[in-house]
Amino acid sequence: MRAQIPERPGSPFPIEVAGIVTKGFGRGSRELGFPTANIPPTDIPPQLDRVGVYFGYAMVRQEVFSMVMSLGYNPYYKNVEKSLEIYIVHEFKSDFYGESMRAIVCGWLRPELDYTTRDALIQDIRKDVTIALTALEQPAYAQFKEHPIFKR
Ligand code: ADP
Ligand code: RBF
Ligand code: MG
Repeated sequence: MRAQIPERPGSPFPIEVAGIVTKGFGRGSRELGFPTANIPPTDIPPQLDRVGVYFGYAMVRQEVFSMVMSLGYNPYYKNVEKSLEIYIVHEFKSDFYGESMRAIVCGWLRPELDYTTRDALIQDIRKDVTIALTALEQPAYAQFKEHPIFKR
């Protein structure tokens, strides 16, 4: 069972994230069909002290898109280092490694889980995207698409 998304963001949200998109293990697009733009672990803001799956908005190449974010150790892959990775709900024509990305994290979706199959993980990511897009339609969340960090 998943927790309900609150009608409006509560503490500690919204949280700003910014960094240069760096290389990970390359599994996101190859194995899961969900490419994730990673930023260096040193750029993880201290307010994001809870590992798990979040949603919000991210900007690359001056455009703002809805996103889902995974923060933690990816228990299915047993990573040793903490990672912050963002799947942007948009079809890009090319990769954007080395480019800057900014994001506003608006809310929490669920804890990181381990899975018995890769398909089960993929199904859950699909569900994350659906729930995130629905939440981001609510005016209390949609307003963050216009957040000042996207205008700088
Ligand atoms: P890595 O492990 O290097 O992060 P991924 O398979 O997760 O590899 O692919 C991530 C890269 O794919 C991103 O850094 C970005 O350049 C590119 N990319 C293309 N489309 C997207 C998208 N919709 N969301 C996030 N990254 C994307
Ligand atoms: N990995 C996990 O091991 N467990 C998870 O619950 C999990 N949830 C994710 C949710 C989203 C929205 C995304 C984009 C990724 C998630 N991942 C999870 C991370 C996935 O394992 C990772 O993106 C790939 O290993 C590529 O780095
Ligand atoms: Mg990635």
